[in-house]
Amino acid sequence: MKKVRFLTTALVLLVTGACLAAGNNLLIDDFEIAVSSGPEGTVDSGSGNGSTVEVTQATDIKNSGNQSLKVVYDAVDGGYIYVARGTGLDTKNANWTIKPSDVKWEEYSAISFFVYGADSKAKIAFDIKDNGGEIWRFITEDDFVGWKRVVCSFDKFIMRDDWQPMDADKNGQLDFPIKVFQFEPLPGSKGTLYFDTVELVRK
Ligand SMILES: [Ca+2]
Ligand SMILES: [Ca+2]
Repeated sequence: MKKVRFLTTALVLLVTGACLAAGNNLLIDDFEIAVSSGPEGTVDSGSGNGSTVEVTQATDIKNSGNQSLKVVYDAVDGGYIYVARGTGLDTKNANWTIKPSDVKWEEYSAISFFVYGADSKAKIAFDIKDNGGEIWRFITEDDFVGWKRVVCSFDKFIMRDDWQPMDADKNGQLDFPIKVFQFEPLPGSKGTLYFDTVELVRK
């Protein structure tokens, strides 16, 4: 009897350990912030050439914690939109929950986020800025209703060829640590999106 109990305990410990190892992603941003843009704000957002964007926090629709990031936007042809969080942005308080330099990047293979869709068919770019200032892009589509987790494998990001910052290293390599992520509904779409729970996915 004792042996059975011991084996059961050992099995439970083993299974628990395996689950922990498999599900041990790193939450880097949960948007539990007073959302505001501008130099003193918490979200670096803006738009141009006729597009508009407005960011706030939502407490009625959220995936984790007490709130999500709500983005109301109108992305017109020829216009642009960005909604960014991370290190070294013009907006002073836009840092993630964890410092990029404190992350062991070699342990992770992807970055993921949750988006609350409205089946608008909008294309949404998810960009990351690497350690050399280079911008990499992953595109997803709002073709569902409610929360969905989007997993962006690091090897699926494409270097943006339409635009790069002046000071980007442009070496064609995704250099870690990643410093910034940004959401950008692409031209030809309009509506409301909610984002939450940005995580790094363990290898
Ligand atoms: Ca949250
Ligand atoms: Ca680079």
